[in-house]
Amino acid sequence: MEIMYTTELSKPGATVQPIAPQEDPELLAAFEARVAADEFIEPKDWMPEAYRKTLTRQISQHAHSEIVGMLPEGNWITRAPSLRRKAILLAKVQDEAGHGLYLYCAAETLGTSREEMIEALHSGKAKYSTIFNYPTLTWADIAAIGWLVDGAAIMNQVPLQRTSYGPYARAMVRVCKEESFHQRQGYEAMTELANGTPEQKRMAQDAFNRWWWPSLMMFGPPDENSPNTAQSLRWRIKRETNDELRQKFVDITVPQAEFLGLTVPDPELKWNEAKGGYDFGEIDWEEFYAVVRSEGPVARERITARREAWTQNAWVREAAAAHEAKRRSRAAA
Ligand code: BYC
Repeated sequence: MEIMYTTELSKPGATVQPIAPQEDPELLAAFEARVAADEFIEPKDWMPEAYRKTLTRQISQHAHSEIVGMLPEGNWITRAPSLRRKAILLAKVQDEAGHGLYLYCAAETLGTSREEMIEALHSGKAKYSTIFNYPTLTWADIAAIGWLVDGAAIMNQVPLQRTSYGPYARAMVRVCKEESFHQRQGYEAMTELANGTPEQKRMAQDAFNRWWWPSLMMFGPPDENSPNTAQSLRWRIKRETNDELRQKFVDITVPQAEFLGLTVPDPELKWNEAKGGYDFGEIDWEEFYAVVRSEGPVARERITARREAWTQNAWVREAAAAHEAKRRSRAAA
């Protein structure tokens, strides 16, 4: 079997499977050369089936995460503590719907229909980020989500602005700008709580304790147990590994927590001068895999809410389709 050249330095511990042996070697070589030259691959360009498949998987899971991510925050719109907070939260939740929309559109350009993707989400076949299977118990959780979850999302998505598939990369540009506003508003809300009454400070610390570890899990399994990373780096779908991004997130977030006067819930957290970053405790990977298997605290509730939204709002889709059909028949007349 012919071994294709790589477009990335191999990472220690990563196993690269020889890919796509059934593909035309000349087309594959030309494709890999384009990727290596940092050209964007566009929808009508030739691409290996495995590239199409892994992108469809990642982009559609990313889209599902955006729309499932609307649920825990949407639950707090009526309970936001002031008109200003309500306006911000409404805007944020609407932004997440927009992100889902750009991402479903980007995934559709790879040949899978929106209906198929939604069906995969509702049947439990498709994954979405583990982070959204945790409950939002107090208002401080909304602040913590903005600060930590959107903070982790930016860390993960900024490199995706240079992912090799054009429609995905372009969607990420706007998404990252909006995520940056989301992170800022979360940190600002957290600052207010952390500097508020003793009860508000206690709420802030409690939310931080519950969201810290799940936020680190968002980056995915450790590199040595990440089956997709090696191939995705090689095709420049991913630009950095799960562990690299997780480390950057810890290094940026710990000083932010210190500024707030909050304690990172990790007794093993320690600055490592030699590596120029923090060492941190072992993530509970058993918990991560259980949540990936939809055993998270509110997984059932989330999918039920999505399914109900789909069926109860079918009339909106039907009305939009009928309106479009009328518009077309008028235009044709
Ligand atoms: N949760 O080989 P790996 C947001 C799965 S939206 C669930 O490392 P990959 C926001 C993974 O899919 C945040 N599953 O995979 C929204 C794979 O299973 P399959 C979403 C996870 O793809 C609203 C298996 O584990 N962000 O922030 O190379 C409001 C092995 O993993 C998770 C994105 O989707 C997880 N955390 O790397 C606020 C970003 N981690 O598919 C905020 C785009 C791993 O082979 N996605 N798995 O059956 C990515 O960057 C990559 O897909 C990941 C995983 C880093 C997540």
